[in-house]
Amino acid sequence: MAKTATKTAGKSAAKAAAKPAAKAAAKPKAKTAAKPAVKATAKAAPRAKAKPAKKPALKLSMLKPSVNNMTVRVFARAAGFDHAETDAWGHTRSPEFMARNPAHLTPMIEDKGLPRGVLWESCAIMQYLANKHGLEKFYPKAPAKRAMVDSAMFYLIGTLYPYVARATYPALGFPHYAGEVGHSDAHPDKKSEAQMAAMAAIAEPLEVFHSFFRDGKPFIGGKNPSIADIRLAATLEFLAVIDYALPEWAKDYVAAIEKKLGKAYSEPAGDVRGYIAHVKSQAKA
Ligand SMILES: N[C@@H](CCC(=O)N[C@@H](CS)C(=O)NCC(=O)O)C(=O)O
Repeated sequence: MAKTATKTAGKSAAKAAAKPAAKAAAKPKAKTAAKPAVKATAKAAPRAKAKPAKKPALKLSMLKPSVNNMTVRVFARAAGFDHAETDAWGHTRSPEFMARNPAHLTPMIEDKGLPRGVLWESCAIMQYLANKHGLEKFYPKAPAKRAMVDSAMFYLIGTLYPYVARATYPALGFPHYAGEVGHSDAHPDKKSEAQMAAMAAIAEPLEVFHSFFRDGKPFIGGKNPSIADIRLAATLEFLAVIDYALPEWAKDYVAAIEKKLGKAYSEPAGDVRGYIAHVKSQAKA
């Protein structure tokens, strides 16, 4: 399991809602005692100096309520990376952040060897890390299989996600959401119309993931969830905020991914679910 340290910076309702999961994520797992490489001799060897704590190799700036971020947080845990998370809530447009990442987007990783030192876009981050560490289980190397994973992810980012964003962001209380109407001065009725249309449009791409990309397999990746599966399952989490009636296969699919990945999935999902529960309770009040 990944050793995850969480540096928390911002103050937000999301943070409050997601506290238990964040605590669990911050607590590093106890290490299992490594077998001694050499047999102990009668004479005690001079004690080695305690090593200073190693810095995590990978830094991840993230926002807890976001499924774009959840995607990479799940992947980092499932892959067992030694990484540290920094909560960027309220900081993405600060001059310091913008100087490194002019797109002001999270998730963002900092990793030695990247030409500009940082990388954003959830799918690109997973592709990069899977390539770098040879994680074929999540991202197959064979060109044809890899192409299907890529196609599923690009289809998600280019087609499904804009609908999900337009349908859910107003309920999530996110100030910006994809879609011309959302950003315009259009009458609230027009915005609501666009939201409803997006909601209705979700069914088609969803079915494409099921019938075309999964094609009878448990996951897009086959027997094991690929990075495309992590991306899709995380995306579906947002639909709970509008009580979207997921088809049975989709409910089973998310449950199967959560079962396979265990805490790697449920911890970051807990932050998103906690945020959704919080906004729903606010809406009722
Ligand atoms: N396509 C991107 C979307 C990233 C994105 O929209 N990030 C949002 C959170 S969901 C963000 O960091 N917004 C902060 C800002 O724009 O200042 C991905 O998959 O990573």
